[in-house]
Amino acid sequence: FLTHALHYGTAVFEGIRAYRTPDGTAIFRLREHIERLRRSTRAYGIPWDYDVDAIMEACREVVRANGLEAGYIRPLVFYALGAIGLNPAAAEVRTGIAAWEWGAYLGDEGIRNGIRVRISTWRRISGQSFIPVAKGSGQYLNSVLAKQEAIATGYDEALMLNVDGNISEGSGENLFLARDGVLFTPPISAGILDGITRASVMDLLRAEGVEIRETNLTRGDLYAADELFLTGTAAEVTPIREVDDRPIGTGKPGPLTRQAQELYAEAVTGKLESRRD
Ligand code: PPE
Repeated sequence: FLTHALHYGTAVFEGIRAYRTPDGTAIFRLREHIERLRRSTRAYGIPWDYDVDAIMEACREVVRANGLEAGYIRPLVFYALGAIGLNPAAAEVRTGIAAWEWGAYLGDEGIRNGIRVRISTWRRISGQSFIPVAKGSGQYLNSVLAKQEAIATGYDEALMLNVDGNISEGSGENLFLARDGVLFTPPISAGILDGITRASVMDLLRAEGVEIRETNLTRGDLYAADELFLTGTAAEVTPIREVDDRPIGTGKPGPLTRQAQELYAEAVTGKLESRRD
């Protein structure tokens, strides 16, 4: 009960997916996730001396030990016992990894036909108070508030503006917007998490010749968009069909959203020869 992280959110975590591929189970971009975990520990000054390769191997072992062919992996580095009060220095740093089967994060219907989102009344945490590019557990109370409000008011997910009033991201996903065949996504400076799915989708689509611009977006840009979709390890590529009760584009997932979904699905399941790595 006196685990420091339980009282003050003093932990950092990752969310990673393993997929069934023609060669067996494979973990998507495991190294990038564990490197981000290490950056998160550094960002919050958590002493952590594991090397990336050892944690990668531990993740594989947890997937194997649970007999999972596909699933979600959750490493967590947390301050445990030894200190109470705001200085965690005397608390032991512990690392745990869990894995389980986890289907469509925003529902099967959502991933097929799109979800309904609202603009949150809560603003996304800023770099002046937290470290948005780190996955700090305590930061997620901000996402929880936005998510609870969205669900309580009849939506599937929340999008948050940042303190400057620009669009940042969803409670646990990055956002893309399509307009006239070009994709736009908020820059890291908008206070978003530097998503690994976001980077993967950008890479996959750019290789197909799609133009993608990282630029600040406003609420009005969303309403006027041809297409909107979310990306995340848990959410994968999820179309958005409505924002604040307004249908987006035709109200059905558009061509760039479908292309992103298909390419991502093929890449993570080892079916894209050019992305075997
Ligand atoms: N923004 C936030 C705030 C976020 O939590 C995530 C991941 C992303 C963007 C997308 O990042 P990436 O997974 O690297 O593409 N959210 C994780 C946690 C979800 C949860 O409910 O827990 C995830 O998708 O695993």
